[in-house]
Amino acid sequence: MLHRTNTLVAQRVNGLRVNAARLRADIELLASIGRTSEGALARYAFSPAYEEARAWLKTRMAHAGMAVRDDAAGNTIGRIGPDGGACVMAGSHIDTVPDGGPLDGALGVLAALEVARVIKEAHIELPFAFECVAFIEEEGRFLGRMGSKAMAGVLRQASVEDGMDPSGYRLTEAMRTAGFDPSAATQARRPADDISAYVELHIEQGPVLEQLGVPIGVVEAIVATSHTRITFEGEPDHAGTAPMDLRKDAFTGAAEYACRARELVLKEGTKGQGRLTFGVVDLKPQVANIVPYQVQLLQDIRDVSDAAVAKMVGGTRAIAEDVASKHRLTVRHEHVSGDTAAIMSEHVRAAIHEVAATLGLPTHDMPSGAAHDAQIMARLVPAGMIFVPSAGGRSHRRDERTDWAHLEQGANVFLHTVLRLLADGTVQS
Ligand code: HGY
Ligand code: MN
Ligand code: MN
Repeated sequence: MLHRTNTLVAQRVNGLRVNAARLRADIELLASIGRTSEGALARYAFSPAYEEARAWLKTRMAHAGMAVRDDAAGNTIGRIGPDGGACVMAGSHIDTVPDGGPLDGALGVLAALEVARVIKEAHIELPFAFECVAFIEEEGRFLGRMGSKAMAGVLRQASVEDGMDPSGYRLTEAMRTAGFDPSAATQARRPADDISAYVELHIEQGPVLEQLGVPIGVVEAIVATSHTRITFEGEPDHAGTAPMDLRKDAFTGAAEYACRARELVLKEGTKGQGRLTFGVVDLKPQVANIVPYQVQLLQDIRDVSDAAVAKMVGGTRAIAEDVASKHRLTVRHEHVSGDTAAIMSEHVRAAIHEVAATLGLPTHDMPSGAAHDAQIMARLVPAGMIFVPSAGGRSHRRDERTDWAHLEQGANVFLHTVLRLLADGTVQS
């Protein structure tokens, strides 16, 4: 690991704080980029709205005195400090889900930009560099966490070639239209000793911190995810004349499957933390008086344990087979994508705890039920995450919100965690 003399301690950094008004202005400005005519956020990776946001972010990074570039995968990176050598990296994503909220991802990128400004304004002599990253395609329009996978060296070129959004629009087409060469995406890979530690500030996107009345979450682990496309096939029939006991109704099978699979996940998830979601359901022929002959489910299963996810995927598959035979259907399973669970770095977690204590802020250690770029970066370097409360636990919806006081507290813990990691230089796992 990297060993650096501890020069930052000599600097008077304890009194530093983020400029909350400036951070808020950035958050509000970015939230205005990529709105549909109905006011929904639709800033999808490589879309014109995303590229408008990227251009704005690069201008803000340059204005902050950062060296700015896009890597071969489409990640946008700003750097301060020595040109060569290792860095402490911080960031998140600025792509959104459809009709998403203004903070998911954006907070982490803009807070990292604010950290760079504070360091520059304080004329802190960095022992080694600080990088702020907006990872591309975290949300999975085509391929979840594509940018961090490319940087961590775990992006498969085949995934880029096969990537397609729900409308059938190809990732390769979207990349070329935005000026990126899809065949070069994996060249974004960084060697592990380029980055001494990675830390991400993110909204919790759940109700825990708000219910506990605690302003800072320290992430212990990030869930494993598994996406499967399940297709039930029966036969079309007349809705009025086909006897109920003779139908091969794909919807009846899918509906029974969904309820029984949910019971299994509630039972088998680790400490009740298993999650099952059918976010995409496609039914044919979508005609009121024809018995559905095909139902396709996109199934999302999550748990902090890889083994538990594997067990639940296997258990739900058995249920699907049972339901298919009971309703005289066929069933097909297609693994679409999946990410393994990630344990956050003890060293980074300790830094977050120490900083929060210094700032007099209570913390709560917790898992993340949401997937994040940090879980991919954890495969390459020591990684950590700081959560701030989500109002009502709401996220992935237009009314996603966090109190500005909580955002400022989280950003200051983030600032001093980065400074601590820069000062330490030596980062264990
Ligand atoms: O799916 C997730 O948890 C993340 O928001 N992409
Ligand atoms: Mn996110
Ligand atoms: Mn998200």
